[in-house]
Amino acid sequence: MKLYGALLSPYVTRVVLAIRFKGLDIPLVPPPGVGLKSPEYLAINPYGKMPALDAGDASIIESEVICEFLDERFPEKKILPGNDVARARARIISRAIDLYVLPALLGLLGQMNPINRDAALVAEKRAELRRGLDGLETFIEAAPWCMGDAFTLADCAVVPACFFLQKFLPAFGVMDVFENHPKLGAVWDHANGDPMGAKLIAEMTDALDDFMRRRAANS
Ligand SMILES: N[C@@H](CCC(=O)N[C@@H](CS)C(=O)NCC(=O)O)C(=O)O
Repeated sequence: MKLYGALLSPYVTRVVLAIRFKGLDIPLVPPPGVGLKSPEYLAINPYGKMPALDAGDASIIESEVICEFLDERFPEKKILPGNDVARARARIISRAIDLYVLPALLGLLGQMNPINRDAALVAEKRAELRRGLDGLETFIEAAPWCMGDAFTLADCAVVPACFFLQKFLPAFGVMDVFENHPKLGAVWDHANGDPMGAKLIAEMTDALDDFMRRRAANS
């Protein structure tokens, strides 16, 4: 098996965390062809988005679906809790990140430059993000992971999302990113002190620094 993608995507890193937690030997490799819309990659993921899993007998797309697929195929160490309510809550957190957090954050990323910033759009996206994070806060236990003691699918989604929140919200004047969302902040702090979490956060930091350097060199 191999996972197509790059570390600067919160969707890709969600799956990377699931793979590492489960102890699977599935390398992360760049998508084939030139760009995500190349014929080679579109044959693997017709939506031209990363990640995609080459499972040997099938191509599996959509980060959450890939995580659940890996949990079913390799059930020895699960990222989905045993209890049905806990399982539903882990899925809610993961889904809420996709539906209510990352889209608002991506909307803000398009407004990074203060010189040509659309103030109304920024206000709208910040309110949307606030609602997304408020909702998350009601589901997160932070004891110390999202669902309690065990690392789950919810943490696979939350840790990369927190990485981008704390990197980019200060540019919009939000200096204490987790001030209104202490449980989310506690999970983020725990991830930073956890060997697997800290390793991924360091890798994402390097990837982002490298991206910023290349962007500055090209401008
Ligand atoms: N719902 C998808 C979202 C994947 C996604 O949007 N990936 C971004 C990278 S962060 C991408 O490939 N964007 C390229 C594009 O949309 O052209 C998933 O969970 O896998």
